[in-house]
Amino acid sequence: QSNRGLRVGFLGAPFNKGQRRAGVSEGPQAVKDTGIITTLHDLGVDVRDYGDVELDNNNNNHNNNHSKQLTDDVSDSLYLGPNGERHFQTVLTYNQRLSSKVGEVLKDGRLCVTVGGDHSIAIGTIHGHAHSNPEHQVVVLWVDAHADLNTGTSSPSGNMHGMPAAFHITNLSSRHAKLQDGFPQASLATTHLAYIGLRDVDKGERAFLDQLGIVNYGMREVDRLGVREVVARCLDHLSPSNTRPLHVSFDIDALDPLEAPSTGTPVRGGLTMREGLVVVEEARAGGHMGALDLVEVNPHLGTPTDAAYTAHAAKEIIMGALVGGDSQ
Ligand code: 5AB
Ligand code: MN
Ligand code: MN
Ligand code: MN
Repeated sequence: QSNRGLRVGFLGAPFNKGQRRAGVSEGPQAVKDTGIITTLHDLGVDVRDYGDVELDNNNNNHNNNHSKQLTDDVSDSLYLGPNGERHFQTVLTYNQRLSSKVGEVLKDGRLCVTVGGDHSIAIGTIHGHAHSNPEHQVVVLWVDAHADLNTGTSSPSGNMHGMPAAFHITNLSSRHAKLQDGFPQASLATTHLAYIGLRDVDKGERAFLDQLGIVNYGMREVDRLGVREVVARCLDHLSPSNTRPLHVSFDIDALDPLEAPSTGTPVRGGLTMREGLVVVEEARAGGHMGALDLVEVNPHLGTPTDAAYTAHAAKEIIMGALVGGDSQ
């Protein structure tokens, strides 16, 4: 399969206010430092770097200081949402910007790859994808050790990187506070989201999954059925006639910590690199992937070797999603 004709847009989302560990805002740079854009280009992919989405327009001065600016920004002062969501206003305002940026990339006819940043950025990426495709139902494959399905009320931590999926489910969104203009608007029925890799799910999240009947394959199912069968079932469930645009939201902590140690919420017993690659390669093979998130790479955690290893794992997953095995 030739990569000619494949058009990709790269977005950096150096955002860290969805959780409490510094360093995850350096994720986009760490992944870029693997040379991924050049690698894709050399494989014949038409790839364009759209740069980083900043929190504030005024901070758009490309002096490679963006993460500090985010951390030191005055809007950074802890602002709890109505249900205890940490940095509620900052997280949603950032994601509103990110959503329209994703919309721009898609409008240019490119598959949108967004590199985080913490997973709260999936509030904006999925919103941007779904709302730029109103005539088609966007569906979401969520690859993660966690379900990220908490509401402010159910969350044990108040960290919004544990909530993004819930914002998009129409049946849950009424439980979420919004920005004054209504952002974000939910776009997914419960049948439009499926999970692979779960192994650390909160009580409230488990209740939502069960009550709403959201399809979810944890590591036990991966062991029992094999990852190929699991991803096939997910894709068939999400898009039975394989026509819907697919959004893949890949949290690097879906992989086992041996494969991706530098991440904020590691959970042992995860996907091997091969299993992670099978997930994205099969998702790609369906031919309708419109957007991919790769989140939660935190190069400040672990040794420099760990950080580089994790960034390369992220590169491999992105490459697998875009060009399959062709890069080897
Ligand atoms: B990640 C936890 N469920 O809500 C919570 O890494 C962890 O984006 C969330 O998947 C992990 O705080 C969020 C305990
Ligand atoms: Mn996770
Ligand atoms: Mn996550
Ligand atoms: Mn995490």
